[in-house]
Amino acid sequence: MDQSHLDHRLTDEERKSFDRNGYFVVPNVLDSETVESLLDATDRLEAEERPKFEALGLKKHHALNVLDFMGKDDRFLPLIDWPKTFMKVVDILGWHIQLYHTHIIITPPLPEANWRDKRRLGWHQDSGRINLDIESVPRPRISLKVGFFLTDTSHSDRGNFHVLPGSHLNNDLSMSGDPQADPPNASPICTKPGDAVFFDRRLWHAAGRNTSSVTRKALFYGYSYRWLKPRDNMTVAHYMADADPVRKQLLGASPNGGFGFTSPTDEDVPLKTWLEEHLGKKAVVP
Ligand SMILES: O=C(O)CCC(=O)C(=O)O
Repeated sequence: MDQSHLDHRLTDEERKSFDRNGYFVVPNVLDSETVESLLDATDRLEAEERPKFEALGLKKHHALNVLDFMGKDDRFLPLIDWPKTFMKVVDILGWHIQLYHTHIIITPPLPEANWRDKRRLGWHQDSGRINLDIESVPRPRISLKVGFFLTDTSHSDRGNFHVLPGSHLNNDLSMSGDPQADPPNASPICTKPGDAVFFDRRLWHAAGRNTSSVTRKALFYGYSYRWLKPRDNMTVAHYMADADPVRKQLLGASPNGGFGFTSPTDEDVPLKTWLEEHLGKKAVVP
């Protein structure tokens, strides 16, 4: 991390939108050269992974969802603490965070013959059992995702990420009796290549249908408090040796072992020290 991160703090407008709607969009966080390089990494990954999933029944027009893609190409690593996005995550969750999950979704166009099988989108909150095991209303925030969009989804028929604005404080969704109908306030998020969407894990969201001719490619980085178990294998040990202290924290290091995940010392959380040095101790929540 360096000084440039501090030029991209969470704005008041973004905080309001995150608290009220459960998400916000930041345009142009990736320059076109970076988008090109990530698209190349994405294509390489798809060429490797799609055949494995197709052997298990995935069809050519089905979306490919690969968990734990972070360690599979070095070009994915810098997004973990990307200057234009990372401090916004810190300003929402604080310093006691880690990367707990990554997944990439590649959504090819749906053949016209399949357009007729319209079904309700797969509305969900993130994190699986967390939503059932913890009894609170509303559910606790615990984590958020940053979705980096590499292709143009500025039209709403491109497999867009969909949200129900403001639904993050609702534990349940009421649906109409029509099994094809989405909730009336279902909103496709329209993005350009290089835009990022920040969303609260509790926001009810869904992948859209791609009835365009453009394959949609998006990278999702999940950040959580350090005491949460990773949601995928986090195959990132090979990045540790060259990582700076903050990156090591994000990748899951805990010099004080298990105890350091719930009662960290400064050694376990170099991000806290970095913030104290750059913002002053008083500005950093203990
Ligand atoms: O593909 C999408 O837009 C949906 C992503 C999603 O559901 C998720 O990240 O949990």
